[in-house]
Amino acid sequence: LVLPAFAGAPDKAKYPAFPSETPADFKPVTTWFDYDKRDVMIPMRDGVKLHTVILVPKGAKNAGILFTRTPYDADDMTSAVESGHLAVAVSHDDDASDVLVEDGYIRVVQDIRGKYGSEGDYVMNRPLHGPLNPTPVDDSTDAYDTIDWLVHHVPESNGRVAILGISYDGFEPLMAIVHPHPALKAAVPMNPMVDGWMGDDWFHHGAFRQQNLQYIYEQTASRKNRYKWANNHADDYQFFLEGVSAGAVAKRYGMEQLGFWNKVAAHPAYDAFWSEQAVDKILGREPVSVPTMLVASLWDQEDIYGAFAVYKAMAPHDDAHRLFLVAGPWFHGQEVGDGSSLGAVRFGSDTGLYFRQHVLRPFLAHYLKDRPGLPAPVNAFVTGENRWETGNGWPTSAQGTLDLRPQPDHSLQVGGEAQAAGSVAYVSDPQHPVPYRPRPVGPMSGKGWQHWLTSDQREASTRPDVATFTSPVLTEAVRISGAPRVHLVASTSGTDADWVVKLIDVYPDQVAAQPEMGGYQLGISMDIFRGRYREGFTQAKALAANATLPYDFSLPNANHVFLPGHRIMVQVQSSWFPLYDRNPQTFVPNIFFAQPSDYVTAEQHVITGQGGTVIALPLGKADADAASAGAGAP
Ligand code: PG9
Repeated sequence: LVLPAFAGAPDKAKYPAFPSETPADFKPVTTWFDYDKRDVMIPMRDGVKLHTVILVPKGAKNAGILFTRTPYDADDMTSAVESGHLAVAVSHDDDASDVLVEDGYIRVVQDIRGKYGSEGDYVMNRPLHGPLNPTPVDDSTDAYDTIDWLVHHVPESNGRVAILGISYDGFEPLMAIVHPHPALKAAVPMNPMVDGWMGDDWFHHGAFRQQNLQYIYEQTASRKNRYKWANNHADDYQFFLEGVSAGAVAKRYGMEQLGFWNKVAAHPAYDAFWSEQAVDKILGREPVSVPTMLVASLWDQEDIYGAFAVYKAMAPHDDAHRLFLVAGPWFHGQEVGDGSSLGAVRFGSDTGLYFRQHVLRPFLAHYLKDRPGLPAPVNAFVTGENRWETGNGWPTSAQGTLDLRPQPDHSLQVGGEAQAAGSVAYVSDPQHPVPYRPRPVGPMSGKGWQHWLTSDQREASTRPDVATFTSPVLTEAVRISGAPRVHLVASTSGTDADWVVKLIDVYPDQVAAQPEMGGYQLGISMDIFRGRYREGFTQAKALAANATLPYDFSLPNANHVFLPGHRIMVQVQSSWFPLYDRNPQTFVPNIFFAQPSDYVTAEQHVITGQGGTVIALPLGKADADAASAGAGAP
């Protein structure tokens, strides 16, 4: 059948109507399953209306409200699908909803200003009104105005609201507790974005997390994320190597049209743009007025810094004992799913379910329903021994420090006095950077991304450009609780350098209970430091070539027991690619715009022994019974 070539619109008389199968005004059924769904536009104080989805359980009376503000599409997050941002509907098909469904809360999810169904202008992690935000509105005022509207327009509510969420959605509860609405009775910032430069999503100690270019592109190019990133490589390692610098890749994608990218590119150092919006600094200036449960993941591949930083800042002002901290053996946001294992590491129980039922649920019920009982101020999982512990502060049981000293023979001295000085050298070649996870390196999504912090470090330890130091087999448990402190003493033949320091638990060659863990090298606390900030984060300075210099920085918080039979390992390298952009190892004003010729090979020397590198471990109390019983065998 050959259709005639049309010249203009078809002759209606000649062709029968063929009505669209999509009606012009579809009316969704909003009363089904076990809740009513309401779609409202809530006016803020400046007149901008925010799209808000309200899910009211059938027959709800005098119910508390669980509120989430999100930049990730409230409609999508309340469509009864499994969601990692705890924006689940009151549905039974998401394991995070056990807390919601069993206690009959009203669930409210709102598109933040400027995203998806909401009006207004989008600004990434919109700074509070002030030098960084001249407008009279911010995420704090929007939360306030929304809560006020909810308690006056949702008759089934008891006038009490808790705000909770993960990641960016975890940043929103922190904003809400700055000048909080009186109806806000609890906040649960989970894996929150707190300081994008120091240790959360955008940089770690100044090294840029360039795989986030995709996120910045999709999140800020349009209101509804309609423009999708695409690249012609299955392996981001190759893609970013060919891309040379993050700035060159961004330029290729037209990202100079995007306000947030231009701000990032203009502020590579920790200047006021970053430090003035660091949420831990903001909240550290206020008393704790709203009961707040900070939730941290010990292997958080996205925001490993924020929750602990806010806890550290707020704890001194918590005279009314309203501050809580949970630290679980999770990747980013895993606490709302199955917490029985992470990658190859098993925890002996579903730590996510335990958290939701025995920590989160009583916390919410106490403040929203006056249910008696509260969890302990600190609930922390002890990895290695695979047990939960409670405490009144973090770290839970400080017992001094234990110094690890790399030795010239690649051994690692545990405790004791410094021995003969020496050094271990390696060559850092920017054309062959060290992969941060097994290749092909996928994007920042899926299991490869979620699990990478627990991936086996054996590949790295066999590379000539990774300096590896290993202790003797431990005869006693070594328990750490807190942030290891690095005092790296090193030299480089270049005039800039990145230093990656990794604290690793080396499993026995054979693990009967889980054979695949034999010899496994599990990262416990690892991070990168961009050498140009050695003298201070606010200003980059060239390094003196071949000079022996100290670099002092903290690694992420850990809560781990190195069991007897295990060994402790430290690895030092000068790239962690392609998650972090390469350091050209020549000092340039702004690494975002380094040229191909700037990338040079450098000879690195890690100074060991007397006057050399030391990693100070924050000791905690080992549970001798658990350790001797090999509780954490696999
Ligand atoms: N913290 C997550 C993220 C933010 C920005 C870039 C990439 C990831 C999140 O909100 O999911």
